[in-house]
Amino acid sequence: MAKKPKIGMVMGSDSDWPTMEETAKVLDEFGVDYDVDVISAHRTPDKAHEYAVNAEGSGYDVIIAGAGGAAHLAGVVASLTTLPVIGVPMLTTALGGVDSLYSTVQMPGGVPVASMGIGKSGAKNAGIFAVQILSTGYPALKKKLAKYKKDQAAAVAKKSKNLKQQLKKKTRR
Ligand code: RP5
Repeated sequence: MAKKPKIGMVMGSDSDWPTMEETAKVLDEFGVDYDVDVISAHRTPDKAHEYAVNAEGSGYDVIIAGAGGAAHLAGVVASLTTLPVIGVPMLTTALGGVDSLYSTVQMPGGVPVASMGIGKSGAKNAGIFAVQILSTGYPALKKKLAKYKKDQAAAVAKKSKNLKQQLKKKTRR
């Protein structure tokens, strides 16, 4: 039987979970397996190294790494594995997440990290992007992605209709 795809989800602190939960929700929706770990590039550097060099052996196809501030986790993991690494920059109180974004996205040539946007929408997109990477080898996920887009467009059309109706009522008053 073919191996089931699996995502390695790692974050710098448990304080990142309320954001990274958005990734988990997407993966749950698509029925993709994942593990969650809290590992800090700075507070537990040896663990970060161990996680990255063993990522393939752990059965992961894609790594999603969320971190905030001096957000080096995704980059450190990417430096030690050939698996694709998606970075999620946390929204920070001190600098609004720009610190996390720059730390995640400004990788030196040769060591790519696919950085998403700051915060919850970035975390959600990390889940979708990971599924898109997996879908090249798993046709069932491709089908689910097509349905996801269709449902999303239908939801927007519904919102547009509702808003138009609300505005119509308002002008009648
Ligand atoms: C980063 O430091 C973590 O990814 C987190 O976003 C940030 C703050 O961590 P805590 O002080 O909340 O544990 O490494």
